[in-house]
Amino acid sequence: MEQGNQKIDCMSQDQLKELQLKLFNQQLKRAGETKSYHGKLPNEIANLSEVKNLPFTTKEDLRQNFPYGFLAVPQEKIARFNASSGTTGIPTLAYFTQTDLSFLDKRSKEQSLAAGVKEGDIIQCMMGYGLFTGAWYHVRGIQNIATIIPTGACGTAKQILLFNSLRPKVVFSTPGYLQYFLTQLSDEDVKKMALKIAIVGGEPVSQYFKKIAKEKYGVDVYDSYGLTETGGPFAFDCERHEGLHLFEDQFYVEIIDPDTGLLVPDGEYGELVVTPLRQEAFPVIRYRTRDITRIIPGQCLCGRTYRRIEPITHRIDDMMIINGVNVFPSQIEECIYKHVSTATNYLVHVTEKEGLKKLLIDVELPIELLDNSDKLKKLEKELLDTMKAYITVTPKLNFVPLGTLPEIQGKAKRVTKDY
Ligand code: DLL
Repeated sequence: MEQGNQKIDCMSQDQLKELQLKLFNQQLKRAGETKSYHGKLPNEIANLSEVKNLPFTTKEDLRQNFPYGFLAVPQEKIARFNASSGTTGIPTLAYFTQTDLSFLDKRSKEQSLAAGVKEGDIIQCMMGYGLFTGAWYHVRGIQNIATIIPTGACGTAKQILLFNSLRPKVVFSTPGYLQYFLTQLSDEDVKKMALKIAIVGGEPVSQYFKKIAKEKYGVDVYDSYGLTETGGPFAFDCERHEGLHLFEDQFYVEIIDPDTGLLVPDGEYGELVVTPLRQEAFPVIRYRTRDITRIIPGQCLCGRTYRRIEPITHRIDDMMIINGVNVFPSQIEECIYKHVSTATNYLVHVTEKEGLKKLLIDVELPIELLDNSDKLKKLEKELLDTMKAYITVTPKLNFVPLGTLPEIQGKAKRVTKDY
């Protein structure tokens, strides 16, 4: 392990379990104080194996108890509100005390250090501020030792101007915006840039894009995963990039079968369920994320004992059903980056005719490639073959020049329903 807090990150799993049980019981007490959980939870469990008997909490529960149903402290103790992105109607709100924020800061700092951020590094934070947790979370932990350019969602022209002039070594971004941003840089900008590290989160990032970022742009992409409702990111990439470590001294994670609600054995895919163990203000218990992943068996070679999950590529709610076949937008992205060797941008249109659904995918490409009909035909064939094999659906592809599709802000909207 190159950086981080050895004492906690490398604690034995037995010590961790002991700590988690103590903290879980503390959370049960806190949760019992809230309107929503009052009388519905035991005061204590004797063993972590009893967690599986506790009720789940869902996004719907949070909405129904908006705004203060899950508040476990007096309102004046709330230091900050955040809300989950992408929700329409009643926002899924979360609230944090100063102590909660200090735990967020610890994680955020540790993630940055694990990604190789060093004292004095210049960081351009291109994640949006506002209700989204991303920028607040990633910046606060590291701002005392690094130099922050808090561009937020300021528009790509300004983003590039500051990027070229101030030469950050690190960016914080959603993966979709990072991809878009890279397509907007000139070859000269890329040649001159000081960028080496990107910490990205808020939506899936494909392994192929990570590879392209490294090989073509010299940028090491570190994934960061979490949810607003449970206090922001709680899983992070270390220097080995072999799965995302869970901050297990702050979170209790289970993987369940989304249909039965039962635990699945370690190593099997299922829905991630998380209980934050330190949240004073908003003590949610067994929160169903709707995100599909698995625990990676074995210990990481970095030396951290926190268990790892597979990077999240599937969110149950994003699933498209195309004539009986389940397709996730992230699978389409994987196919694209398998063959397109530069950052790109794409948009999936779902169309319907006489009850039959079809996919039309706009894919942005550099003009040199669009002008070379042989290369373009070859690419089209490769892409279609991969898609047919991987997602068993054959879409129609529409290649367009870089910069044609709408500018991305924050999390990318990759799918539109044209019917
Ligand atoms: O996206 C919190 C966050 C901020 C995470 C910054 C990472 C970095 P929400 O807006 O509440 O919170 O959205 C949570 O986004 O259930 C996942 O479906 C998705 N998501 C978040 N991070 C990742 C990731 C923030 N690294 C929802 N990979 C989650 C895949 C992600 N999906």
